[in-house]
Amino acid sequence: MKQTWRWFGPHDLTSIDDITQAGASGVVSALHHVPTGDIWTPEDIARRHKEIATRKDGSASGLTWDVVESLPVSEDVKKQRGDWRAHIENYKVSLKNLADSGIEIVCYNFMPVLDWTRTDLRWQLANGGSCMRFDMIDFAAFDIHILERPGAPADFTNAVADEAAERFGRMDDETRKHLARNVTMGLPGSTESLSLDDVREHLAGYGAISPEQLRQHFIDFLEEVVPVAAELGMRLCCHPDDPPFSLLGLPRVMSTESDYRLILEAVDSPANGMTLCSGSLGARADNDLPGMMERLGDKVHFLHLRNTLRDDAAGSFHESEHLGGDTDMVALIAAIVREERRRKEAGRTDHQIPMRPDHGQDILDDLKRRAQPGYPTIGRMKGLAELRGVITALEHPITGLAR
Ligand code: CS2
Ligand code: MN
Repeated sequence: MKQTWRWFGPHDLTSIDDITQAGASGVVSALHHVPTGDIWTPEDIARRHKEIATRKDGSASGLTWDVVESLPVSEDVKKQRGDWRAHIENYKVSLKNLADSGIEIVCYNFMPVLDWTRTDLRWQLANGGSCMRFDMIDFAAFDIHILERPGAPADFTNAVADEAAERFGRMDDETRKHLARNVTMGLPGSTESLSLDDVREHLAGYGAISPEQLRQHFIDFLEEVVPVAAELGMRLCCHPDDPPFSLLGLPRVMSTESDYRLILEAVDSPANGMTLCSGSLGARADNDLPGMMERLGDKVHFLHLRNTLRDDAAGSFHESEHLGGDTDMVALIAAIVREERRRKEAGRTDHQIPMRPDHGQDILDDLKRRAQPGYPTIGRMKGLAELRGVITALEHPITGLAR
């Protein structure tokens, strides 16, 4: 596994120097300033490569930009409206420009409107740290009573809806606003959250799009871009829905193993792959992460290692320590190590899959600075260090995994 670190660019609170000290050897980054649908130019791409390769004092960092996360897919493409054809053509040009700069792996997602969704960005842990949490009752309170989405009550069980109504009644205005801000936080990399009216407008745009239709739009997109990526020697990898179930009545089509199978088989190519995000997929009890790695491993081009703990009967979860959640991280890493070994034996050049600690809890000095939610320096460093311990043990030639 290649140990990488997500970097949001020069304004990121974690510096390139910090990343080298954390012990990562590769960087995951994106040009967040480029509007979705526009072309990533060779100049912009070259600048980011240089920023990653250079320490504060001007010396070489030794780090390389290994993975793009994300080259976002526009809402127009997901809905097949407006400029969608032009956006797909631009996507191909961006892929070409990235390939020319030496990048082979490109992560993206196909979630309508919202990327990851949480109700609490800084949930207090017993040890004084904090983490992100998704509370089903709070989410129902937001959907039914704050957003007042007409179809919302039917999307929750009666027990959840009743508890949500009761909790909403006890919230003061400030709490309601805070909850709305957290839920509508929008895309990572931007600090803006959407207004309630923005959300309503986006939802209206999806009005009649069924999951089947969204899936077809996804396949149409892949049929265009995958051959281009394959020709360029690139590997696209789709990030799962986070959380892995439908929200706000929106269709979601990348939440389970069978969702992935369908998409990977529809456009069968090494360039059509998966980002295995254990934290996103693991929020569902019926997703077996080590098993998914065993069965789909061939198409896993990028790894997000993170853990969640489902913490109530309503379907809530929080982002636990990397080794301490519902996903058996040691079993998952063992499956990854076996996949890498198979690739190596088959002479594949991609036998080192890039992984990154996906998110971390806010601990120690993280609590004094407001990093991008989920992306504190020290919490992620702790996560990476724990994962590195497991990886080192399982990859060890003598005491590691028997063949
Ligand atoms: C990331 C995702 O911060 C996160 O949770 O794992 O937001 C990821 O960057 C995108 O979904 C990939 O397109
Ligand atoms: Mn992830």
